[in-house]
Amino acid sequence: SVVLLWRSHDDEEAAPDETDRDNWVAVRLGQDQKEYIDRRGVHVVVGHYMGDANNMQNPPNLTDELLNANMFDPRPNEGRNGQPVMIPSHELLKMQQLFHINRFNLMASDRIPLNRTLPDVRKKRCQKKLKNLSHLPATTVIIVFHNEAWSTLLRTVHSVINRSPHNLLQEILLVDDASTRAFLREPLDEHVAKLPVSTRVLRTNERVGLVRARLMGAKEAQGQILTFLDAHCECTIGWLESLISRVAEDRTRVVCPVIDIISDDTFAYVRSFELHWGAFNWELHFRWYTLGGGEIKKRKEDITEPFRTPVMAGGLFAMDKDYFFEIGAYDDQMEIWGGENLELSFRVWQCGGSVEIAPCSHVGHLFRKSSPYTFPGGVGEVLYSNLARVALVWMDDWKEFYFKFNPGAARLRDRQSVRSRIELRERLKCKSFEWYLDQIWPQHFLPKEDRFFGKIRSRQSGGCLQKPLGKGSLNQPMGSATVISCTEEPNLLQLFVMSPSGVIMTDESVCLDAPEKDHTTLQPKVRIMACSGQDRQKWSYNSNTFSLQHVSSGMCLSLPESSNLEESLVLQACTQHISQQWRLEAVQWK
Ligand code: LR7
Ligand code: MN
Repeated sequence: SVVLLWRSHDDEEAAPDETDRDNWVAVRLGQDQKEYIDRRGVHVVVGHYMGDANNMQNPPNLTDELLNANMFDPRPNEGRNGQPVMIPSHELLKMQQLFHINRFNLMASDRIPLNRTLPDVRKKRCQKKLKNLSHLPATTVIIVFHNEAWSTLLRTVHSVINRSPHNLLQEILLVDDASTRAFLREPLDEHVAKLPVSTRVLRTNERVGLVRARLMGAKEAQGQILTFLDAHCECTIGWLESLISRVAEDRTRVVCPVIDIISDDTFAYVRSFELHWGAFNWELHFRWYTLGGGEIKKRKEDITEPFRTPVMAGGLFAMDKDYFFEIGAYDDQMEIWGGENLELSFRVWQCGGSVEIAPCSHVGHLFRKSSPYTFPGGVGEVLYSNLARVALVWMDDWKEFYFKFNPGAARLRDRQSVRSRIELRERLKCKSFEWYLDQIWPQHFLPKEDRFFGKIRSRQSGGCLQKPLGKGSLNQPMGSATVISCTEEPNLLQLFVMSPSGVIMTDESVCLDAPEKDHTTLQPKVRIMACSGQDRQKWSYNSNTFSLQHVSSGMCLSLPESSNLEESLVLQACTQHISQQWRLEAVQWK
């Protein structure tokens, strides 16, 4: 029998839908194990799962001695070619304890050499694409870190050196954001002094967060191109050429690699799907979404062509240095972590540039399920302040939507002084957020003037359509469409958008969905699933008869015959019966 195991942020989450492979951001198919990364970047394992590094049954005893010791102890073949690391059973207890220092399997990382090999995961035609590199500009690679492990930090550096053409690699700048580990002082300086590529360590005077640390690096950089990486990445062959050649062609491009996964348990290198782009949800959290069908068709000719993305993940990208400063660098009032990727993406798009993903550039990133370091001021305060700044400066009317449905951020709204950023926006004559939504992310699920936004209430039961709590494999909500008693706002679960084209959608890009035409069941079930743009997700509302008609089948949305609230809504032949009557109740959002 097959064992299904899954791990995610919280235990309530449903097991992934194994059959829904199209929605996996990444898979690794082992003998009897599958792994993928969901929309939030949570690594999920399905199948026989050997490791259990993050086992809370062994409470960590993290002494200063342990934290400051460098336990890097490489074995020549461990992790070779991106293979997973095996930990001998007598070390498992220690492994579990060490896990808590960085929230990844430090023991596994410390057994892998700094120059381990990785597979060439690119599509074949990528190799042909890059011929003449001699005239390309060189880059400064900037890596900021706070209390990173020795092995992950230096494997990032060595992977850059080993797999970048040296004429394109001017220098590497490491920016230490006030780390407290002893091995990140002199030992680090001594190690980098011996590297074959100019590498320096800059240090901040106090903890400044990743934005101000990156700014410090950018100001020191000598290269014409800036390339940012997180401090726990591994670059694969061809990664840099594919980024730099795009920036060299057009200096207003911000170019990101495809982000592969380094497993936080085994340190296996897991290839990602290429056809995902980044955007956000109603809470302004970064999410991956599948590229629209039209977009995929357009790319049939050459699937290795870079494609535009509404938002970048944040940590891995290359851009022209002068353009970086011309367009306003970063918002230096952003603290510690979070929101800067949205800010930079909105700004670049709205002010005339573009953000794209280059499928021929693959870089692995170590994904972990929680953050190992402190957030001075508190996680919530830090993140909400940063996001409030994004909304206030860039989102026009939609900032009201964000604040209305995110009270945590609304509380911090008046504390933000964003004048200089608004002035920047005016000086650069940037376009509106509406333009951004229409042109750059037309598939978005935010309310708009031309769309219905609010509740969908049954005239028979008085209940409201509710988004399911179950999760699909990408961690997007998925399940039966049901009606339960209506609640007061802001209950995001009962809010829907209906577009002029008849798509009924809600947060995280899920849509009301029913089978095209189903001859086998008389009453096909209605579900809420990832939006696909297909006709089976189109509906038409008649305000005279109150009916919601499913366009492709011609049938009508109905309450189930049973009064069981968990029973899903169905399609029935349209009769205008009260069980098929719905009221669209608009909710104010600005
Ligand atoms: O106070 C700090 N000072 C720092 O120097 C906090 C963090 N950092 C460093 C840290 O050591 C690391 O190198 O900043 C880098 C990013 O921090 P992580 O690795 O803890 O963040 P993450 O990988 O969870 O977060 C993603 O979102 C962040 C939001 O601020 C940044 O944009 C990260 O760069 C970004 N990472 C990626 O985009 C990698 C792919 C993730 C996906 C999808
Ligand atoms: Mn990271």
